[in-house]
Amino acid sequence: MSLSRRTLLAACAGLPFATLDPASARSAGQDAGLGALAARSGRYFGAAVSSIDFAGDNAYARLLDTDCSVWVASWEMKWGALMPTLGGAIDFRAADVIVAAAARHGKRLRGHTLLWHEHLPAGAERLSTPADWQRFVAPHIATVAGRYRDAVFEWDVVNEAIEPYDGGADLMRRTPFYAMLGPDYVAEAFRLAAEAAPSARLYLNDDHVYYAEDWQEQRRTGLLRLLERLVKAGVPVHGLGMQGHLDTRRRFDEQVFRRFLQSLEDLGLTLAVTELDVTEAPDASGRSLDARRRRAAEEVRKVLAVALDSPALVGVVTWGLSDADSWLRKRGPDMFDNQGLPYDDALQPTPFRETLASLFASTRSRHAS
Ligand code: 9MR
Repeated sequence: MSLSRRTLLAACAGLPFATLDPASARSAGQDAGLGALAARSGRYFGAAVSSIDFAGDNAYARLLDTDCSVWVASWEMKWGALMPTLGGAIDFRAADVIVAAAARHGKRLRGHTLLWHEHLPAGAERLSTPADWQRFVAPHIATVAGRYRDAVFEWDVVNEAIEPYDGGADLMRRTPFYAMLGPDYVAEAFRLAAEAAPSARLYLNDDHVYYAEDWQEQRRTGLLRLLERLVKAGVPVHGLGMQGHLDTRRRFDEQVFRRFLQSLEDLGLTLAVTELDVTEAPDASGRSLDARRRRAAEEVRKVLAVALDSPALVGVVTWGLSDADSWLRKRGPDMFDNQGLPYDDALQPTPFRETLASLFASTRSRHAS
């Protein structure tokens, strides 16, 4: 949890309850909650959470409860969070807090993430041989996926495997995992995850595949090539997690995005929007807060309206619910007041939330013929 949310929660204690009560915030939308609305078309809605969100009863936790059917740990299940130093003890306590809270509140959990080149245990950046994989990486996947085999319904098995700028013909990111096994590390990770968590749906999670710019086209090409290889080889991959860090400065082309979704459908894969939020502050000059929020919502509408047209889309997760807690705010001085999530700093619903609610309410079922 960010300092800003801590401050906010502390402030809540001294304010009249109704000011920040999520139920009253939600009543502005007069709806059953985003999770319930998404369920009407056979989908889920969720948000990233932190273990600290569940420290006692608080307005933010209640909002996570009323609006979400799915939660995902923003940090606690990453390898470096579980094991700060390579080969050291594993500490499951923070992750277990989220698992227990999800069970208490009847939420389904996405698991994020088994392999990511960031947030590694100290020392893991030096792993480079197949023996390293056997000694450290394979047991990590087996242990974590195995421990949460009944708790996690969808795993982001590999996060951010594609990076055309790294220069490889396969467009894959050069990471310690790649150094250990070459491009086959992805298939191996999925096989290990499937063995440890046989009923979980297994996702490749990545970003920057929805805008028209050339660099995103290259990323789409890299991802589709990798997914096609995995599917053809019979690797147990079930879907693409599309992070969905939208940006009002980019160019959206509906046809380009539709084509990409069609390619996923053709491969028999599902799609989850896994980390939705909007960067708008660097492009905000001269606009009122209200206009900025409406612009962020319009960005969400453009992309999600197309995604919701696809039967491949299983659900949408935002990367936090309130701007007070957004990682985007920490990205640089021009981002300090970014308006990119469904609730503002005071936990009041924004046009982003209204847009999600109306899209979910008006979408036909993904199972309709
Ligand atoms: O929002 C997450 C932040 O709290 C963590 O400190 C950070 C490092 O673990 O990861 C952030 O989430 C990232 C996600 O795991 C992968 N896609 C990009 C997200 C924003 O950096």
